[in-house]
Amino acid sequence: MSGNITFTMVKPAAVADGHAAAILAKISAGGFRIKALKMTRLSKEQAERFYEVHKERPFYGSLVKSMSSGPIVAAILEKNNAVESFRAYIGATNPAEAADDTIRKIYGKSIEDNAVHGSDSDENACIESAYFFSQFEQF
Ligand code: 3AN
Repeated sequence: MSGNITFTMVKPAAVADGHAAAILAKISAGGFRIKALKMTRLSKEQAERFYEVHKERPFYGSLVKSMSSGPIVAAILEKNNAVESFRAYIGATNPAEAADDTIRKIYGKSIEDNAVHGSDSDENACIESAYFFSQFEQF
């Protein structure tokens, strides 16, 4: 059975470009309920840990640098089949290949600065949510 939560971040470049509020509005319009929300900034070490599965990939260093370059907006979202549904809603990793009207198509600048993160499994949604939010910060 698929779970009903996913974790997202508005990435530093999209926050710096002033798109955080519009992206949150678009997320709400897609039927995702915001269960937890905060603006924060990842240290280099925190970004390294978050993207540890990619540490052998050639873009890891650059991704960590970009993800720790400025504030992010983190959120836990609730909807039926949240992980799959949100990944469809944000679009392909590469904004150039993302479907029309998806968040990455509208706000993504490059395959690295692709506006938002979305968990890739129910297990990771739980791990990532707990990385950013305590139980007292989830509603
Ligand atoms: P997704 O975020 O769509 O699940 P992943 O898990 O393959 O994609 O990649 C995690 C993050 O790594 C992406 N959101 C993107 O920021 C970055 N990334 C993925 N592929 C590349 C690439 N070829 N070059 C640069 N950055 C990449």
